[in-house]
Amino acid sequence: MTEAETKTADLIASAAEATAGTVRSEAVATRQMIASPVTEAAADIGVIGLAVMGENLILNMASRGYTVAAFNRTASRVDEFVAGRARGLTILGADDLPTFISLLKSPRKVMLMVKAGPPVDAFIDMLAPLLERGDIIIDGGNTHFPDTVRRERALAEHGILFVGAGVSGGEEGALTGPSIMPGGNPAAWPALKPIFQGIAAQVNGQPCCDWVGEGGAGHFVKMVHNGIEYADMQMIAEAYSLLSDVLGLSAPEIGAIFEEWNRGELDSYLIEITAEILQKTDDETGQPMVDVILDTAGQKGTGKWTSVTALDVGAPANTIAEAVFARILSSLKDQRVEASRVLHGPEDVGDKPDQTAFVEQVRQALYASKICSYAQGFQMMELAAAEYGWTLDFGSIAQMWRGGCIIRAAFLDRIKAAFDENAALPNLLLDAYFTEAIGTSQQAWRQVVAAAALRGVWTPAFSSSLAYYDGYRSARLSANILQAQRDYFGAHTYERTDRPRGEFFHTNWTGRGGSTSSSTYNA
Ligand code: 2AM
Repeated sequence: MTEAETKTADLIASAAEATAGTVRSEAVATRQMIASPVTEAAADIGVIGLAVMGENLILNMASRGYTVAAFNRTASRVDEFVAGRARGLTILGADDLPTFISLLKSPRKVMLMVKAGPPVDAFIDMLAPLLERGDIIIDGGNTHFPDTVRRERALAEHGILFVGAGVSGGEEGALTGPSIMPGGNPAAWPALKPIFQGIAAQVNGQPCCDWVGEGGAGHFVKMVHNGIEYADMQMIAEAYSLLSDVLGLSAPEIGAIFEEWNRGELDSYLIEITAEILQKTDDETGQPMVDVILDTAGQKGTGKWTSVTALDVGAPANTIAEAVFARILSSLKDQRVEASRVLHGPEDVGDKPDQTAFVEQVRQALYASKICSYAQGFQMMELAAAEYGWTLDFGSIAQMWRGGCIIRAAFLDRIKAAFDENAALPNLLLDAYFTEAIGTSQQAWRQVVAAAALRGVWTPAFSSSLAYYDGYRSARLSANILQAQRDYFGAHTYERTDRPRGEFFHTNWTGRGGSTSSSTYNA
């Protein structure tokens, strides 16, 4: 910080102190009075949106020595923030957008931390006339990437550089170091890099933030992160369910097992918090918390976006989609309760397996399933990059997810190493480390999925990961039958095993259809 900036901070801090506890109008008057002589472009960046993520990001930026301007639609929040959490820090509140903009150094950097959707467009419309060519708008919300593509193009026509940055890590991450995935207009990156990499989580001496790519690439990668998160969470829930239903272990006992798992190759934030969750007691009943929590899961839609996009780009992300369907099925609670009275599971489930052996098998099944869902996520990113014209660095994406975000996990180091070694790796399963890891665990994994099927325990993510693995490793699948069926009823043609690819044949299967084939062949 320069001396002038320090002075600004001091002035603002004393203004905030002076106005603390007073009514808003007084606070505003005092702040504007004190702030006006120093409003000349003192702030390194401005943030709009003072919900908890926005506030925490601002506090994080200020803690790294940046001066931050703050604005919010409801101005009283600015006053509360400046007089409260931001007191004494290099944070400048503004009550209207022109003042807010006047606080920013050039090129102006405005980060939107507002609700995704129409509020982002509304702010862009208000900001654009106040900005100059070369200024930067960043959307740090959970925006669907096609919106980012559209906004980046529209603003580029006016010379404004637009960036869609996925931010993961929740409230705590935003405050102490999130994972940040910025993409959009690359001309914005040099100005943003020091700030974003400075406030991001750091792992192995590297920031969990780097330039992702053009257009909607940043928000796209954040979306896939969330899809993988859905799968990770579902698999952990299935491991819990197996240990509970098959072995009859209590929640705290399973929590202790997860704690142990967190010391090995499953070391991750989600395993860590689940271990804690399982060992928490409900104050009211004295029972484990998880036993009094209703078994219906909500969702905000990012898993669904990932699954729909996987279908759009032709990526077999079946475990991720299965995790979304699992939440949907869980939400049909009343129907499930009714159905449970009529639809029976297997009667004879045999003896309980050996506890130590089964726990280890479930651990390996979880690890193998997890490898498959990450393989799907990265494969999907490769297919999407080709479709949307992005150049994605998958080693760098693994590093961005290594810390700060919800799916942070030690094994992302391995994923980074795999893509650093071979940037064009078509599938994570083909990397020597993961080929061996999944090979070693597959027997246990198959036993767990078989045991779950025989005992009627619901394990959709474990099973669909295994289906992905068995499908992907098969040189010959049963799709010959599908293509024959398509040719039979729709004359869709087929290729032959004994002829070069690209030659199409039609058979008159019934003797009635003639030899006219359908003009479109969709492999
Ligand atoms: P608010 O405090 O005025 O509600 C998260 O909800 C953030 O998005 C808040 O800063 C909130 O501002 C902002 N926000 C939500 N809906 C908005 C809208 N329609 N227009 C502008 N800001 C909005």
